[in-house]
Amino acid sequence: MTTFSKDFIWGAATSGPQTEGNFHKQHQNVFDYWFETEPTAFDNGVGPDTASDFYHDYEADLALMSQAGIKALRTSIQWTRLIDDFETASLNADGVAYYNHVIDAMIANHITPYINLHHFDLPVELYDRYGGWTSKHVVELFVKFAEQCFKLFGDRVDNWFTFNEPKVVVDGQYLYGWHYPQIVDGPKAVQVAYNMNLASAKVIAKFRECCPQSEKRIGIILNLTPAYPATADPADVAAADFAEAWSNEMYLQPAVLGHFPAKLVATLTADGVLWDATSEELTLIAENTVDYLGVNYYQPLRVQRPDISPKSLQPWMPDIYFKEYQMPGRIMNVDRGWEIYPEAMTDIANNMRENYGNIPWFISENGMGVAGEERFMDADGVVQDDYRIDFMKDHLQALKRGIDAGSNCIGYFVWTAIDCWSWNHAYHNRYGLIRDDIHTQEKTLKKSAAWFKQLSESNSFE
Ligand code: BGP
Repeated sequence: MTTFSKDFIWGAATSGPQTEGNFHKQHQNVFDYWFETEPTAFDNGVGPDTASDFYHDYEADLALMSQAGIKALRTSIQWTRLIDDFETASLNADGVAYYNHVIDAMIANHITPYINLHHFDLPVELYDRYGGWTSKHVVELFVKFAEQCFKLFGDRVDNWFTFNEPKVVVDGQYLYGWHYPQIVDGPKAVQVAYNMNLASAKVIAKFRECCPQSEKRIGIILNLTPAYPATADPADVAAADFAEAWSNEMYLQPAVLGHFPAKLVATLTADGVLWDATSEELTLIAENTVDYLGVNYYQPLRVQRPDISPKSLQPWMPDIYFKEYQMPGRIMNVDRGWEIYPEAMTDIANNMRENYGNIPWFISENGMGVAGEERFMDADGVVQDDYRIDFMKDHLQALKRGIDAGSNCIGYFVWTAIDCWSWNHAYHNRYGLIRDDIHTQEKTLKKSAAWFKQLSESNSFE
């Protein structure tokens, strides 16, 4: 039997752009624009325009989530829905009414809201006008949007986040071209990484002014991918050290400790690609660290020495220091192409305890995306997703080992409640405890939903 404390939070995570659909939305984010201009970039040409229609179905969806034992929901407010004019952060009346209703409905269903302010969804106008997150003006506009959210919803929402996975914005939008605007530019990506850390700290400073009550807290959600070297050879170990600093510490250290990783700063300085920062900004970052941390975990980072000769790549790319590889013989989620390695949960828990002051943290995403789940439906139409239950059990057992060693982990949020639209893969892989028939929008509980309910009611599983 694996048992968690009585106050352990059992939740689910999702995001506005992946669930709501674009009904009554005034502006496009970078994904909306990308889909309009290049639908072939998405699996089966399916975009985010309808998603799982949370815009219309939120009351029924929240009631179903409650039936699945979900006691907290992490979702995001879309900048492009709430705001009419990004420069002044003037409000869109429909957006305000909608998010008010959603938050009230969560509370009515005994689901605690955890609200995130940015889930990859930069307004495309701010990319066109200013270059998106490369611009410090965009940082200021984001603070204005955040202030509106705190003023509108801070009375009912205690739990906030500045960003989901800034690293995916850096990698996807500015470094490797997975996401629009598909820029491939190392020095720009370095500046974006800095600017998002700066934006997070500035939003935290604003939060302290707007929501000073002690029960209110703000954090950031980071996708932590512990970096493991391929061998004990110093070249592989050095590569893994750089990968750890670049992928994880670059966001963890400013968020929790208020400074950037010294070795990474030294390397970027020596390479002539360090970000543009002022001493006032660095002081602000030092003074505005998070109250708690959300950790998304799916897969480890397996690292080898680089196969590009140092400094040969122009302009600069982090790939001159490390190479990711897939370790032969590991268990894979073949549909998503990700290694399944639950043991990293223990390593993350220990890292929080040993190196980050044992900050309160929780798993803000963890889940199993599977294609073609119809094949697992029984005669009553219930998806028998035992593989998802096993995935959660394995990860929770590894997490519990870290908690038993003293790590201050306060909850587990599964990705996700209801099957939702995903960035590049649309509906190919399904992650939900609840199935969504995207043609009829009929939503039905999977076997994992019943398992999760039992877990959240008993705080334990066999
Ligand atoms: C995380 C994102 C989520 C979600 C999840 C699953 O990185 O925060 O939004 O999409 O990954 O990944 P995917 O949808 O790419 O399979």
